Amino acid sequence: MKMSSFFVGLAMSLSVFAAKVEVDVSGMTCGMCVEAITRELKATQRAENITVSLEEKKARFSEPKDRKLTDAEIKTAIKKAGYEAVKIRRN
Ligand SMILES: [Cu+2]
Repeated sequence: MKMSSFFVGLAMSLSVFAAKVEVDVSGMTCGMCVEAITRELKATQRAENITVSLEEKKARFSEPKDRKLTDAEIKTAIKKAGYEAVKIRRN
């Protein structure tokens, strides 16, 4: 394999899930909350590497760069689980 094709492949794989999202969630109290939020984020089919922290009251995931979730879609998913997305950050 030529070095140039290696770097093209690397750049492509990095770009697919480049956008990381962090959501502050209110109302979480236990492991069931974590599961419910994880399930609803997964159901969007556009959230990958989902981690939900009860201690930090945060949900984190990656989204496809070309098919980002809107803030409204994230809020709806969290609401479906029974909670509220109070702040959404991207980096
Ligand atoms: Cu709970």
